[in-house]
Amino acid sequence: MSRDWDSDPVVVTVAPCGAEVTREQNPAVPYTPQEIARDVVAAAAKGATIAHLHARKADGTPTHERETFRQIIQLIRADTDAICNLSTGGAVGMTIDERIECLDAGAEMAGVETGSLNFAGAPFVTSGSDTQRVIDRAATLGIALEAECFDLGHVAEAARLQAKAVNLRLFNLVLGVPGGAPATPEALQAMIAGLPHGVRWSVTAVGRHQKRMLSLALLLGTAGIRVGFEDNVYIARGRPASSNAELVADVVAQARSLGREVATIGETRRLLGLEHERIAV
Ligand code: KMH
Ligand code: ZN
Repeated sequence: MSRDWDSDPVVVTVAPCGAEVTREQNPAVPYTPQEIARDVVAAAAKGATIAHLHARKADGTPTHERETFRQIIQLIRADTDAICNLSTGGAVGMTIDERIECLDAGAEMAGVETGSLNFAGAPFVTSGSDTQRVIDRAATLGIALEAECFDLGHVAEAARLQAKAVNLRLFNLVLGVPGGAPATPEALQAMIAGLPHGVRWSVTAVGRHQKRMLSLALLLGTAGIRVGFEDNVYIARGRPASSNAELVADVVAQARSLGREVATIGETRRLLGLEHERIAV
């Protein structure tokens, strides 16, 4: 049976805090496990089904401590069945040991970087052996992986890994990080062209180009889109967002206005093959 290119609902990920964005940029950025979990639960109520998680200390300093992630996951799971997807990118300057510590915190999904870049001017290095360490640890723990592709070469490396039977459930194409692929239609098309046949891909676009790049991705049939303070602190030009939930509600309306339905948690698990990944904390 044939199927329309966009017949699947689109998966919405919320990235509530990232590692670098601060309350100076938007006072609503969550820091503590309670604040992060509260924002994820509120975002899930508006349609987000995956949470791309980083962690902070109370003063906002990025941390990748296992226990902090464990607390965030437990608090989220008390109120929603949304999928916890942990960053192994961490913050600029973290070692790979620090970055992968969170894999033992009990999440069912994690990101994996497949290359390096100057992340807004700072070296953000993931060597081939770093990538392999994440893949091996995730395989041992039964964690599903999303490739975080900040540039065309990262797509090529993720495709090479997929061909070697590494099961990447989602290829997240990240646009607009200074030093990475620009937020342009040409860059997005080049990255899509580099994907292995038939895989699911999603788009993250940071800053002021986010809305139109997500619109383009939706029209091109993306499987997923991401919003949240990690990527953009504004709901519209010059207007700071009041919460992650507001950003999610806005992008859900955007998707629907372009004829795309939004996936439920159950649909997201089915689309990404995550029915069996839930790991007890
Ligand atoms: N904070 C960035 C240096 C990821 O989470 O996978 C890395 C990052 C990517 O945010
Ligand atoms: Zn991140």
